[in-house]
Amino acid sequence: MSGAPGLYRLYHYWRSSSSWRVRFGLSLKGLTYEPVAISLLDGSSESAEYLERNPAGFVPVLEIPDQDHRRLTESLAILMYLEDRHPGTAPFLPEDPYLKARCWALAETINAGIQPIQNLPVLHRHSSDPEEQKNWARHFIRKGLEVYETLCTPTRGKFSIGDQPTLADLCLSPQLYNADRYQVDWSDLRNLVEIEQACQGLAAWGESHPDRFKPADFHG
Ligand SMILES: N[C@@H](CCC(=O)N[C@@H](CS)C(=O)NCC(=O)O)C(=O)O
Repeated sequence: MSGAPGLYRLYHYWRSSSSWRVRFGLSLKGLTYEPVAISLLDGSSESAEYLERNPAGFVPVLEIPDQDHRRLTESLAILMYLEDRHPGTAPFLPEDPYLKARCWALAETINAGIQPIQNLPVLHRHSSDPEEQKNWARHFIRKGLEVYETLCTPTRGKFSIGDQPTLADLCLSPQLYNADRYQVDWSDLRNLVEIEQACQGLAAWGESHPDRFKPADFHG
């Protein structure tokens, strides 16, 4: 559960999909953490202090207070660290080598194939016109979700790989939230619709959802 203080400190932004992956994973494993909000809108993530935490100026960053305040960047690396340090409870990867590789392929379909291309700095570099930014994001989100839909067909059960949530689902649900933000219609992608329903049934999904972390003064 989130709350302060915890075993971990998570620098995050409430509606960053990469941040939500980690919040989701922490909740799934029942790990305590202190969430520290970093705004992506007011320059906080570009401050010298923050760049020391992550030279990319990205969220999330995981800090590990009981280990000399060591830090980790990159959401999937963070999730693998949590998996290695807290094995057994809600494993993020299937044991079977083939399914494990399929799980990674699904996670990377989002982590490498969608998220970076629709990240804010890329949208701003692409165009200064908000409508054009949205069109760009919509195109790549929809295309990537179609790939995921097909790719998960042979492995899916309730979740993307079988009947337990894995790394793939930790990436999928936040990306679908982003798809909704950009008004991407994915209602015809039946695998995704059903997997998302299963994700929404998890307590960890609600505990880690962006709405729980939305700043009270946020309007827009
Ligand atoms: N591959 C990185 C991506 C991190 C990333 O791009 N985070 C976004 C939010 S989802 C960010 O911080 N963007 C900076 C910005 O919008 O200025 C990860 O998985 O942690």
